[in-house]
Amino acid sequence: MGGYFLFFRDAPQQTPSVSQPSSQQQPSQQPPVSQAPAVKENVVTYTNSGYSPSTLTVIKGETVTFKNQSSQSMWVASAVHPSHRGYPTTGACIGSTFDACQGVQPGNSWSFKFDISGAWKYHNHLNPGDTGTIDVQ
Ligand SMILES: [Cu+2]
Repeated sequence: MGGYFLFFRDAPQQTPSVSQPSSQQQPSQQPPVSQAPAVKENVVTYTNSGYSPSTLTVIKGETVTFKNQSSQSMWVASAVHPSHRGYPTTGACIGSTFDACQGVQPGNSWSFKFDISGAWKYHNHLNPGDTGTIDVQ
C-alpha cells in the first residue's frame, strides 16, 4: 500500500510588494535656493559739474566704481588734499590706498573696495574743488 506524503514546502511568504510611487512629486516645487543675489552696482558718475551722487551709501566690503563722464581727467583720491590720508590705509602712491594714483581718462572708470566703515570724503586730485563722500556702513 503506497502512500505519499505531501510535502508542504514552507515557502517564504511572498507578500505582494507594495508598489511605491517611483518618485514622490511634491506639488509645490521650491525654486533653487542658490540663486545669485542681484548684483548691486555702486556707481559714482563724474561729470563737468562734479561727482554724482555727492554722497553714496554702501555696505562695508562693497566696491564703488567711479565713472568719468566729464571732459577732463579724473583722479579720485581720499580727502584731504594734498596728503590723501583720510581713508586710514597706507601703501599707495600718496597717502591712502583710496587713491586712483593717476588721472582716469574720460570714458574710463576706477573702482575701489571699501572695507572700513565711515563717511569717507574724496576729491578729484586734478580739480580738488570737486568732492564727494562714500558713506560705508
Ligand atoms: Cu588731492
